Amino acid sequence: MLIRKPDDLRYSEVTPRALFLDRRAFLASLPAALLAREAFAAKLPDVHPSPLSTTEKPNTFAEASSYNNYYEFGTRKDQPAKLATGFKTNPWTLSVEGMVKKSLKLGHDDLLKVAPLEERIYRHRCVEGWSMIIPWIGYSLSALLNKLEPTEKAKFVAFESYYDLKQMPEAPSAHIPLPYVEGLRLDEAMHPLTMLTVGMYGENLPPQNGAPIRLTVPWKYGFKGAKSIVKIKLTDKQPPNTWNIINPPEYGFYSNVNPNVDHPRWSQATERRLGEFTRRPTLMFNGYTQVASLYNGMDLKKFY
Ligand SMILES: Nc1nc2c(c(=O)[nH]1)N[C@H]1C(S)=C(S)[C@@H](COP(=O)(O)O)O[C@H]1N2
Ligand SMILES: [Mo]
Repeated sequence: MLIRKPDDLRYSEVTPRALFLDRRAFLASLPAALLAREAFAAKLPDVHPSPLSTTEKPNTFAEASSYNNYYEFGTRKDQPAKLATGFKTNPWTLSVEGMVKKSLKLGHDDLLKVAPLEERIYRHRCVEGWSMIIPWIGYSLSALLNKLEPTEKAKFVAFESYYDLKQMPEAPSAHIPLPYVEGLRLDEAMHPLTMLTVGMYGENLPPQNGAPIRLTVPWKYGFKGAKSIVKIKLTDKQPPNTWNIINPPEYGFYSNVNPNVDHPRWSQATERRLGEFTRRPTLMFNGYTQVASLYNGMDLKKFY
């Protein structure tokens, strides 16, 4: 068998072998998730390392792409990797609009051209209590917003995910309102850490991680990171966010990672890093203490 561990296998190694061997026999020998990766993945060129990266050891691609929350493709962690494999992300339109001087429509290829691509190795903490270290690829959301010139009235940014029952037949069984929506205060959206993400592990995003473009806000719980975004809208009112709509006492608008503010049903003081056995302490703002000044004077127990 030529195949090593899935996480050691790179797209660039797969292709020449696929050409070399009988293609059907080769494909039949691949596990489904790996096969999907082979069909979907493309290495992103000209990616620069970012000084915003943590030096912690990243989780494996296999972990980050097979343990997912993407309710439109099923509520179990293993479902998105299986059910999102055929998700069509090209063509794509991301509309950026609202209280801006210039609105914009970005097509599939434009998504990679907003700003130079950076690799940012970020901590990723789900409100459920697990965490990972993921090498994302993308650029600061501020690079896009600055092009649009938000007006004086704009105070918040609203995000909307793609939703199409035909492509997401499992979605109704999640019993959540769709499309998935999220929001940030404008100053949070403009913070350099806030990222529009188009790839991970050197390649474009797998569908289950939010292809072709998703939001990544590393000091907030993972649910703020809306996947497969089709609309970004600047507004003067605090936008609704899906988990807050579903259960306001349990999920707020801010959702900053905070070990001192427990979820009503569980503690947030510790987390389990995927691949580790012992739980580790959760850090204030997920360790990104440079954002603390955004919340000066706010009671973070009230604004959870
Ligand atoms: N559209 C959409 N975006 C979503 C979700 C979702 O169900 N639908 N789940 C959120 C949650 S709860 C988490 S923890 C992260 C998971 O991102 P990952 O699968 O890339 O780790 O995506 C977030 N973005
Ligand atoms: Mo989450």
